[in-house]
Amino acid sequence: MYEGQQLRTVQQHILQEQTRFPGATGEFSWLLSGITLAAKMIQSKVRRAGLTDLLGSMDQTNVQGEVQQKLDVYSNEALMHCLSLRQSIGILASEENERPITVNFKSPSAKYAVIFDPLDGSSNIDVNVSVGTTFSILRRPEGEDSTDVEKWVLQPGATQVAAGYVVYGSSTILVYSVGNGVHGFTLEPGVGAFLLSHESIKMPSQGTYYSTNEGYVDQMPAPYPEFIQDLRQGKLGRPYSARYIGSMVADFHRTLLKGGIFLYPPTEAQSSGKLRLLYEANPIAFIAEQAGGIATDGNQRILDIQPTTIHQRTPLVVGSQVEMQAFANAVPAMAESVN
Ligand code: P6P
Repeated sequence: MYEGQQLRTVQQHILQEQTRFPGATGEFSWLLSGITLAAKMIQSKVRRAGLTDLLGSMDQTNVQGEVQQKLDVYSNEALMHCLSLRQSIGILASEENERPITVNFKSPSAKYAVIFDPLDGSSNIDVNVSVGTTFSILRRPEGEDSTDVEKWVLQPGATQVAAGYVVYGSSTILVYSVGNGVHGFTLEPGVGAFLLSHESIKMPSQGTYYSTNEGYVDQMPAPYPEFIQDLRQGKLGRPYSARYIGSMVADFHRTLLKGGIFLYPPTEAQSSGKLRLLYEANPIAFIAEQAGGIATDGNQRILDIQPTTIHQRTPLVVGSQVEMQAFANAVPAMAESVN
């Protein structure tokens, strides 16, 4: 089955990566193992959601005002349970919770905050479309800010010590980075382990897909419609195909592996964009940059944005060097068009 291949589990890989963290005593790998355990629990429910009473909504809404799917609630509880057992974690923050949860906050061993979207794209669950989990890991600030929950959580994405996502698709893949490249692990259900399947992922410098919800084109500010039209008309040297799943993690995973560009622009309905900065755009941008891609909010680098609120939204444009440079060159037109 794996003749001659060197099988490496994500735990082995994390331990090797762990050596990059001065002073880390295996606590970081223990932290990440909490995420992989929760991911296995979530995927086992996602895979049989139709068979057990997990489909459908909870007839309640979350802090986003979105109808909570039953799997959202289960996924959030799985991550909260697995991660709260890690002594190195001081704060857990989730899309599903209005406020961050402090866990062993006063303990000197609590060095990290984990911020996550337990089940991104959950509105697609009932129609069996890929969904995902995203996570972002921030170190406790130094000095007087070290006891300030908000200061700990509201750090720019560039300060992330690790980030990643899990795609529950045709297979279950965990993609993560601790700042030393991007690596992907595929869950082997027969073994129950995530095995290294995509070592040192590099985003192609140009792709052939663009990914955006074209139903909003008439609501998008310049230069988004014109840029999308340029892609369609082959202005970047080749005609592009459109691919849009409606699950950010799945749409980004394709962009990471195949290249191209994903855009969730501001719209009339969502003037700051729809995606959340802390637990969607930041982890995605961290992974994109680590793989050689670029991620902006249409104007500035995502990872440079100073967050002001935990659930704040941002436009997101992320993808390959060629497409992202072409988009950046089009942006001055945006300035002209609003003057
Ligand atoms: P729209 C899922 O609800 C999500 O937050 C992202 O995963 C996805 O990219 C986006 O919303 C889809 O939004 O407006 O295109 O349906």
